[in-house]
Amino acid sequence: MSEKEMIEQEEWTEKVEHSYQDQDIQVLDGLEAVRKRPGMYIASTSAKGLHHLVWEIVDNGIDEAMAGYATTVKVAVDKDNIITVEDDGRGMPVGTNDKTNKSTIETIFTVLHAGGKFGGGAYKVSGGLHGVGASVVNALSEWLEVTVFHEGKMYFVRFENGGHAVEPLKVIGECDKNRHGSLIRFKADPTIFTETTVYDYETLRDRLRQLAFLNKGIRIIFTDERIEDEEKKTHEFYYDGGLKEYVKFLNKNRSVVHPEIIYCEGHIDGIKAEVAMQYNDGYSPSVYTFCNNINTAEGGTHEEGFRMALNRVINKYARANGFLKEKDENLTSDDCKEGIVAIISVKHPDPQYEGQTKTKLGNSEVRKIVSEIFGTQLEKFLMENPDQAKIIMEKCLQASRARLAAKKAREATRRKSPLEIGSLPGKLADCSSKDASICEIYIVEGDSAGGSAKLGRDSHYQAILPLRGKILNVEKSRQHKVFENAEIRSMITAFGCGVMEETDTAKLRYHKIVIMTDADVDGAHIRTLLLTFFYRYLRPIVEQGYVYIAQPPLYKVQKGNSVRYAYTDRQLDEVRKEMGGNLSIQRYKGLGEMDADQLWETTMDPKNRTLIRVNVSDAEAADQAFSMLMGEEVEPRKNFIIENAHFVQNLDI
Ligand code: 1YM
Repeated sequence: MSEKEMIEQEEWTEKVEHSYQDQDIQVLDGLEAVRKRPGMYIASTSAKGLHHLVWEIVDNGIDEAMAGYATTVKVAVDKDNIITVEDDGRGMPVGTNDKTNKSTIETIFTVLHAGGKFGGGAYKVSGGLHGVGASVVNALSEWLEVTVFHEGKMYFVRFENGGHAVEPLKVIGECDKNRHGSLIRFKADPTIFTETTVYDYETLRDRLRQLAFLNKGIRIIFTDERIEDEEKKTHEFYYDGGLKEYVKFLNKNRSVVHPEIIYCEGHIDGIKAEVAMQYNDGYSPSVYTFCNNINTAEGGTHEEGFRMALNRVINKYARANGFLKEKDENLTSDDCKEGIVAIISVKHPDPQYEGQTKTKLGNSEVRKIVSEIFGTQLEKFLMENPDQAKIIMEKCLQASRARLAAKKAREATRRKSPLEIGSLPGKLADCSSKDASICEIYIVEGDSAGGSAKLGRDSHYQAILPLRGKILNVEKSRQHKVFENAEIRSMITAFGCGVMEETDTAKLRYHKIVIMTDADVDGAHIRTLLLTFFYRYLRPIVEQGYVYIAQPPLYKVQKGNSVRYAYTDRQLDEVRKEMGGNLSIQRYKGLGEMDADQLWETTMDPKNRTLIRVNVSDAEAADQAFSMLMGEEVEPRKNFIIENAHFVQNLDI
């Protein structure tokens, strides 16, 4: 028996000694509890939870590869949304567990936490954020099958009916003596995942690619049998360079300012830290942090360690080499991060997660470890590469000069008190209520639509801020330009919640910020510009769900006195069918064509309107999209537009 199995057995013994129940009943109870309250074990029973099932099994394969036993993890989704995950590791243990009198595999899949805690290498990713245990996947599957290839034999067991083994684990045939590994197939239970049991191609592909970036040398092969297009059907992700290639990938749509990606790695006290970084000519930093392959979106001690070292080393180098004079102030941490793309990845045997969404790394020792490993190696890089060091110093100095100019411009946008009317922008038609939870502000394209909106609104809780023309593209502008822009200043002042790191949604004047633009290409462009500004400068209002997009109708359909509105082409077809012949159909080219009553009725009245809430579930994807659509590089934008030409056409019929 392996050591792991022994530990597992001890744990099991402890469990039964404290229980008077029959073992079978206990097993049943465990899985039954998961089925009764899936929400306690997975994030939700929506699409997110469905995908968690895949990650749980994939993580076990990745663990086996990280421990050095497997080279490849294959993931396939077939036409019926059945998932297959296979690795070429040692194969799950095929022995028997003395206490349960069942195979170890059956024990892993039927006892809560039996496998999750003990399987895999030193850095078990399971048990962290989405580590729910193989038994939870089994409990929530209509059926699940395990095949193990081990010493020339194929072992097999199938579970169904709420996770019960149909028969004990048995040998079902022979295989090549050199073949080894585990293969798991399962079908999510549609009575649990009532919303959907359909996997999202991009979610699977992107996360598997990310896992390959985060674990250099591991081959991950993704196949989606639902896709016809041969080129898209299979992806093989293998990155010898790991994080280095991740940074290259993230910077592919940007122009980098120095050629080499800086890469550091090291171990201290059993904790592994890796950092890769490179500056581009943009202004916003993109720093992504991970612990045990989990994205720590709220940052934490690894991020702090990185920031401390970056700041310390750059200032030290800048002073030692005459970039900063004695009288000059130190560069700030933000100065050192402008245009940086960095990935920080730590592997920790006992991670502690904190924060609102439990995505903030809390282990305090990690701060020093990352700072030490990264600091020493960054310093070495700068010494050995004076040309690139010079470029980086100049980039940070420029950021510092721009910051001082921005500070001046930004001071003018501050409202002394959020309710102080005197300082509100002139164009704002404010609402009378001061109860932020019911107040809405409509950001409206153009003065004429602004006029209709002002007339049509319910002035008790709806405020209108008309914007003249296109707002500034913040992706291409330096901060001080952004803060000098009149439209942007109006918004910041009206919202009252501060800006950038001072953004405080507790001070927000309106809990619905509604973007209302025309349903054409220009409208879509203005909407993207606004969203880019919100995302880069007021991110908490986006993350916390205060931003909405209004949906004005595309068509007005009239027959005699009866009027209907259609918001999509499909709806137009439906309305046409319902209303019969002799219709007059008007296509709205812009909001300005609607009078105040129509605008209220179709787009602003809570009784009829459709508001789309903006969410950024994936910061990396949003970041990529914004820098591609709004940034300096023309080629990727052109490609995006060509690839999505049908979408763009639809916008402007
Ligand atoms: C397709 C998913 O689960 N692979 C996998 C899992 C295990 C092992 C190897 C393994 C681990 C150990 C020893 C060990 C697991 N074993 C356990 C437990 N792929 C997949 N590959 N021998 C084999 O950690 O010592 C849980 S997972 F608990 F039995 F050790």
